[in-house]
Amino acid sequence: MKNYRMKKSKIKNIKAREILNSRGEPAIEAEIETNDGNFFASVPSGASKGKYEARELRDKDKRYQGKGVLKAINNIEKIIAPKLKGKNPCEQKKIDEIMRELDGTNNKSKLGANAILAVSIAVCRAGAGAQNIALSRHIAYLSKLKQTKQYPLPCLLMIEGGLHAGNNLDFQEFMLIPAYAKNSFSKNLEMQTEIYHELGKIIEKKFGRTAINVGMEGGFAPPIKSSEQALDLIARAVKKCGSNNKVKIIIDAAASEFYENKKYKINGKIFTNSELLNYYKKLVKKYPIAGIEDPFAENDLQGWQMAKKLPCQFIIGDDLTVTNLEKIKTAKQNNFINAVIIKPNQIGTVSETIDSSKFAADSNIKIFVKHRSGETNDDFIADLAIGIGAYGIMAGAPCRGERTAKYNRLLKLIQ
Ligand code: 2PG
Ligand code: MG
Repeated sequence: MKNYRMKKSKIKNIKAREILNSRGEPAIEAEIETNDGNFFASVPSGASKGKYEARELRDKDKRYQGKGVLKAINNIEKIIAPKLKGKNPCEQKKIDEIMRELDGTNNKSKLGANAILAVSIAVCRAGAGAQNIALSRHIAYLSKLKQTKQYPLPCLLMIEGGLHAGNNLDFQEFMLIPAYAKNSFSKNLEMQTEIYHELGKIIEKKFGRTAINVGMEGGFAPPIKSSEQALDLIARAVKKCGSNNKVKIIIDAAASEFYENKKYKINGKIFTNSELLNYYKKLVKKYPIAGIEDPFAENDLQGWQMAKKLPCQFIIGDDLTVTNLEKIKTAKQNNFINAVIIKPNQIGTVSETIDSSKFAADSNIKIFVKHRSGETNDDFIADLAIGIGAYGIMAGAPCRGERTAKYNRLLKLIQ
């Protein structure tokens, strides 16, 4: 990027506080004071976490049923802050390395990935503030990725199940993706939002008013059990809106959550990995499914070996790859995936998130930047998606403020 010179700026002070996330669990907000002002960041939390994700630090006492973050806050103020004071927030990589060294573990379990990431993102905002440019542009500079003209495709969530909803649907998410990239971001957002509202009407008519309550990420959570039911409901809504051929579906199976004793349990039935593959094949044949995220459990590498036989466009790693460069490299070498989920809190720093994204981009792996089920109103992932030139963004349904915050930020950035 031309005309980008690193400006002089200094971190004067770092504070942190306990706030609540969208599940009413404690989360961390970090605040960094530099000579350019005060910069904030808060971090989300997952429910169906990958086994190899960076670890959040949670207090083990009775407060908030062991979910408090006072220790992590203390780590920010007493351990991280003294080492970062005086540093230039434009030097993202250097600062993230200092925090990684202070932590010293390979999964950030000592200081807590929640503590480290909150500071890392606030530093990133302070860096953008020092340069007096948009955060997305600052991230683009840090990533040095070639900028595409294409904005991330919105992949809105329609129906939820798994750990995210109080129904008996085993697959976790049913999302939409624009079938072709030509429409603008706002047009695609509008089209999918209309389908979402239509879906609500269809669900209400079929199951009654109590069925239109939503899950953790704002998607509908009707009392259904099978994926076919979910896909049929979505197909009806798409048809009613005249959007056939304009959208396709991405399923996040989150298969680690229904994998036990080397078998998969779906809708009361037990599947081996090859039976599950055949089930997916049947679904892909019948419905316009563009991709499947985590079709197999993170430890079922034999299953992942078969994933390439899936006749859909995107085979997406999430729990398998956890935004971890080494894991993404291995998945690529084994030809398990051609698309990847990028979530900063799976790895714990902005620099490592960028390194993983760079590898994916250079290896022709499509990037989907994604939120977590326990979100805050922080809209960092919207800037990230633009900064790294992501192919898509998954920030939940067009419902619940912590979800729409991300789409709304994108609307602002794209204008
Ligand atoms: C996922 C995520 C986000 P969670 O599996 O993709 O939907 O779920 O944040 O609960 O880990
Ligand atoms: Mg997932």
